[in-house]
This record gives sequence, structure tokens and C-alpha cells, in this order.
Amino acid sequence: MSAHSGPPTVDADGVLADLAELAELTGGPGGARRVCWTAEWVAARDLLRGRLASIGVEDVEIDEAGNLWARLPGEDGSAPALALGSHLDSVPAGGPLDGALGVMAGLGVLRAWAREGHGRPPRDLVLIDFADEEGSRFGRSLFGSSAVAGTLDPAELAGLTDAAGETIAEVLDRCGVDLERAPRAHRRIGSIGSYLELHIEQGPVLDAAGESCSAVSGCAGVERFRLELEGQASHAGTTPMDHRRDAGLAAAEIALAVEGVARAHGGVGTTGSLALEPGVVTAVAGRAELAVDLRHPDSGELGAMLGDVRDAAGRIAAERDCGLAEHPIWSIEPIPFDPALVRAAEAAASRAGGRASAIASGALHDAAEMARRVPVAMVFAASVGGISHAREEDSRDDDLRAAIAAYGALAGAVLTEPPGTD
Ligand code: HGY
Ligand code: MN
Ligand code: MN
Repeated sequence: MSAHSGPPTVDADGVLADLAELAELTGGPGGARRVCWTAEWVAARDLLRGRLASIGVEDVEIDEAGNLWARLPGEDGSAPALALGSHLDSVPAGGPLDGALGVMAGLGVLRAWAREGHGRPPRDLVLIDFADEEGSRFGRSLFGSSAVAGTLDPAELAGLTDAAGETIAEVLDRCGVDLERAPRAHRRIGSIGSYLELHIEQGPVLDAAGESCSAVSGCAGVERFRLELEGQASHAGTTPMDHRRDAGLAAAEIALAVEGVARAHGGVGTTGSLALEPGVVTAVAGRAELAVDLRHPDSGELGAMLGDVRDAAGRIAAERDCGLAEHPIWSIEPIPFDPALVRAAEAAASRAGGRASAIASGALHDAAEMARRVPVAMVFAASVGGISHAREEDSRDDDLRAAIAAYGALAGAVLTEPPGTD
């Protein structure tokens, strides 16, 4: 430990200033534009690199999956590092804080330790900006963190294309990432002892309770897939109602069934995209495609939701004389975080004036993949109105300051008392 007593305090205003500059650079009235693998995402990365250089962190590398790793050497370089991270990429027209808060807060922790005269942290501190957490272009979330966790299988992604019809391999290649080599990022996990992530809650729980921040118990499981319906395109004016094979109506009915199944199981179900062909007002839709996202904190319930949606889709397609095909996009089981670290995060959140008990995350985070391999904990900052994945996403500055203080204190505690040390 350095000459100073105790870990340094993170300058929360510095973190907020970095977030404001990032929003200025890659946001605007239409919301965040940092969709992964785009020029705006590269610009966000360049801003991060500049900040790292300004605090003297030169050890910055990009791994085979496109993740950015920045290392601040500790006194004992042979000990497993404490990793801090999240993601700079956003959904289209997203908010200023989803992911970015965690990366800039992690930068804030490195900045606090790198400050003149503070001395080195006990062990290496590593900041990771994970690539493509959102999966906005191809539907596959946690791309970079799953590569580090060793669960990324390029064969499962090979057929994925974006709205413009480009394959994931083509888009990654333009950013210097070879999809086939991305799993090699897993070799780095051995250098990590534990992982901490600060994130906005993205839901209404903390805001509704008037609480600023909390620890997080784990992430819900997800089943995500596409459904294709094949009916018959026909003339809107001449085709009698009982002679139609309307793929659009079948899709709409299935989307409503997704809602009903989610409510029946106490989970969440979303039809985030629904496309009709030929997609003109004078033709009955001959083809329809839906993208469905089902989530539940319990794996048994999640499996039951998937089964019920499949049964409903099969019934509806048959009733409307449409063909039905299902294409899996991605799934992850519910992931609990490390109990000891969650308790430490609860104590830190409580000391910062936040909620004393952890809450579950309905959203996925890179922490879910990292939790497969190392002890993980997260801290949430309250989201105003629970809105996220929208340009209206916002958090109160005082709530962010409390969450950043909790996160910095948690990082200090883990650095001095790594998980597994009595
Ligand atoms: O889908 C999610 O929950 C994450 O925001 N990508
Ligand atoms: Mn996120
Ligand atoms: Mn997100």
C-alpha cells in the first residue's frame, strides 16, 4: 500500500466531466451514436486513449476481440489484477450513461491511483472497455466479454448480418478484428483476480425508492431469437379477408403472445423489431420477421417462457396458414455475482448513502460473462424514471456522485482485501 493511508478518493466531478465530453463528441439531440464498430465508437475510444495518456497510463492494448485493456502497474505485478470495466458502445439513439459511466468511472479509479505522489496500488489495476456489449448491429450481446470469458464461438455468429446485409465478419474485419481469432482474447482472463463494474440501473427500482445507488445480486437469463413467417403477398384491394395468408397479422398476434407469456411467468418479453415484406400499404404482407427477447431471473421459468412462446407461435402460424421458422440469436442463463463481493458492494453502497441491499439486474452486463470466470460485483446508479436504451436516459448528478464514491471505495477494499483472502 502507498505512503498515504487508505485508497485514494475518486474525483467524481472529473468522471462527470469526461462523460459530458463524451456526450458532446458522440451524442446530441438524437442520442448516443456510439454503435459498435462505427466511426463514432472509434472516436469514443480515441477520447479514452487520450485520457489514459494524460494520467500516464501507456500500457494500452487491443485484444483479438477488439476489447481495449489499459494497465496501471501495481506494487506486486505478479498478483492477479483488479479489473474495472464496462462498454463505450451504445444502442442507436441511446443514452449518455449506459456503459460509458462504467468505463469513465474505472478511468477515474486509475486516475486517483496514478495521481502524483499517491504511490502504486497494491496490485495491477486494469481498465477494460469491452467491444460490442450491446450487440446492436447483429443482436449478439456481450461479444467482447464473452471472448474474454471463453464462451464466444465464432461458428454461432457466422451467419449474422446487420440491417444493411453486411456479415459480422466483414464489419469486424474493417475494424481490425478477425472473428475466427476473437476467442484468443480468453488467454487474458488468467491475469485477472476479480472484476468490478459501475452501471446505471436502467430500471425504475432505485429511483422509485428515492435511493441513489445499490449493489447488484446478478443478471437475469435471456433467450433471444428471430421468427420468420411465410404467408402469401397479395393485393390489398382485391383479396377477400378470408382468402388471405397474412404473415403480418400472424407476426402481430405472436408479438402479443410474447407479451402474454411474459406477464404469465413474471418475466419480461419484448418484440424489438418486426419487419413485413413487401412492406407497402397496397399489399398483404407475404413475409414477416420478428426479433424476440425473453428474460427471467429463474432458468426454469425462462425455459417455460420459451416453450410457451414457441407453442403460441406454432398455433398462430397454423391458424393463419403461414410457414414458421425459428432462428436462435443468443441466450445466456441467469448469472449470480460473487456473494462475498456483493456483500462488500452492499457495504460500500450503504456507506455512500445508497441502498443497503443488492437488487437484481434485468439488463445484461459484461459483468455477467466475467462472473463465469472470476469473482464479480457491480454497483448501480439510479436511472431517472428507469428509462434507458433511449435518448432520455438520465441520472441525477448527486446519485452518480454517490455511486462513484461507492464504486471507488469498493475498488479500494478489493485491492487491499482481494476475494478469497481471509
Ligand atoms: O441487452 C441488454 O440487456 C444489454 O443492455 N445489452
Ligand atoms: Mn450496458
Ligand atoms: Mn445497454
